[in-house]
Amino acid sequence: RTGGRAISFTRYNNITEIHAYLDDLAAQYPNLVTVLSAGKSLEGRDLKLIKISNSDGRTKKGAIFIDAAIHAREWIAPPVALYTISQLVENYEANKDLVDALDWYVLPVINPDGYEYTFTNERFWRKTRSNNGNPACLGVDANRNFEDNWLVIGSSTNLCSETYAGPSAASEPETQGLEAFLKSIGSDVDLYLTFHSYGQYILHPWGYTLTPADDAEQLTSLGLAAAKAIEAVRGTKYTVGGSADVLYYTSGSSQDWAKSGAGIKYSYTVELPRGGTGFDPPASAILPVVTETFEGVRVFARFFAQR
Ligand code: ING
Ligand code: ZN
Repeated sequence: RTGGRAISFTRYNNITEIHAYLDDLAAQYPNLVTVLSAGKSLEGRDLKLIKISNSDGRTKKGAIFIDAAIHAREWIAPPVALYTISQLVENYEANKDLVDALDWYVLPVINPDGYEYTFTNERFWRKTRSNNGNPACLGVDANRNFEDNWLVIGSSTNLCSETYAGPSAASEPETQGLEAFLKSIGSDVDLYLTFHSYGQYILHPWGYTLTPADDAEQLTSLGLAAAKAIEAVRGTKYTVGGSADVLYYTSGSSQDWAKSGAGIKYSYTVELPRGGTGFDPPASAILPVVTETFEGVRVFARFFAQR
């Protein structure tokens, strides 16, 4: 390949194309990029992620972990993760400060079985694809399945519900994989960002209670700085705050677990803009959304790069 991107931002990429892009980057930029796996999905797909780390001898770097598509139908989320990767790796010179100061872990599709299913069968599938006793209602809401206040509020015991929490906490291999991976690198990670759609929110813990986190003011303040940078691009406005407070109750979310279970102080859920009927922005919306959102990601990253 001679220059240009191997991943498209003018159409939506399936899981095979996304994984191939990560492998391609690892082959092309061996000094900067490693492809890792956080485990396998129920159907045996890799929970493939990329580590971007400039091995320049600097020690004690901070780190950022980003994931997307824990909810299969939220198609605008993986492009945001992929654009971040593409900017950091293929446009390294422009983002050198952020790449050199930090290690980046980006997992573009944490629910690959569900994501593939939205391409092949049912565009608006949300959950995983596990069978928990009723073959007519497959899947668990992986974002209600983490080991933090599991099934306490804002989640369901009904197998057919879109917010079914699963038969037990961390029942899903996707949840187990993300938890184990974050635990293994957790003490080095400064920031956890999980991309969803839709609604234009930058949310932070807690989802399970209205009682603010001890450090809620710090989390809100950094979120507001990111929101401001996004708005500056073309006026897209985000609401920032504790997720139970500004949106609704949830429990067992990856955001809450990243903070309480993996010890990552700065943990956020980003709800990207809606499009189409909500979860299906036209392909022409991808570039505007990913470029504006990257300005927010840069603000988050600069905060940790400069510490
Ligand atoms: N919204 C998120 C959900 O899982 C959320 C909102 C995530 C709230 C994490 C709190 C914590 O319901 C969508 N659209 O998935
Ligand atoms: Zn979601």
